[in-house]
Amino acid sequence: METSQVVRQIRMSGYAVFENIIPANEVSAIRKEVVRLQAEHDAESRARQEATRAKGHRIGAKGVGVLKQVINYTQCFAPYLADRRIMDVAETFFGPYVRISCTDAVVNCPGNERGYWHADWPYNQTNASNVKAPYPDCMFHLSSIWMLTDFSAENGATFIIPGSHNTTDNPSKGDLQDFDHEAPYPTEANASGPAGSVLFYDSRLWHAVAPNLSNEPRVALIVRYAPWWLNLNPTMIGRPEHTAMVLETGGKNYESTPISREAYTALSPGVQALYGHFVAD
Ligand SMILES: O=C(O)CCC(=O)C(=O)O
Repeated sequence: METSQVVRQIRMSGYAVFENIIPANEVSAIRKEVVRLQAEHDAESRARQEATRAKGHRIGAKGVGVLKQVINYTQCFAPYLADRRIMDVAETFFGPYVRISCTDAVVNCPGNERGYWHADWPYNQTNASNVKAPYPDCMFHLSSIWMLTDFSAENGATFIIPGSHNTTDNPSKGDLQDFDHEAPYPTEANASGPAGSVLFYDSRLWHAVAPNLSNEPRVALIVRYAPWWLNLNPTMIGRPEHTAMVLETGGKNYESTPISREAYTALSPGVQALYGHFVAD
């Protein structure tokens, strides 16, 4: 598919799958490295999820292992983040000076539970910092899920509701009339694709973690692209807005840890430009 077709699909349906971004002969080495690192840090991931749950906050879905800011541990996938095809999509929406707000790895283990319908930050109303509905008709954030295994209905390819990005609110909090944010929805679909593909979606799109009914983990990177004008400070641990809006309120948030100086230095200039806003001192 051409970049212009991807952009059109995101505009019309709220999402598009861009195939062949990571070449087939490289994706399996990247997947193995990401799975190894996530397993190494799994205890931290579980402890963080339990602490979130203990505070009365909702976590994504049980059975999903996370490694936050995986780029601090490996940069093996980094060149693709600034691939010209990817940047053309992001820059078509946001213009130059795009930034990355999140680079997390997720390993959806066989049997993981179904997640709740939500939109991503800054629209997710369960986050301490969020844009109030009704939203203006403007995409503030571009989410992407990088498929390091094939994504299929069987192994839990992300559930999406096509066109839901055009609504002016979202179901994260579970308070919408006539919409059960835990239940299947009649027009839901799995966003499937072969390993090496990137699922792009408007962060307003209603989506949910799907159950993995296969015997193998479903592995992905969660990467989000932000325009220069979106204030990321509430998401950045250590920034005053984060302290005031999240720590002091006891809220849950979409959070990011800084990229280490060592990891940043290992990146090419094109990729550094995406992370320069949040390098550890
Ligand atoms: O991993 C998935 O399929 C969905 C992830 C998700 O819901 C999110 O990143 O907000």
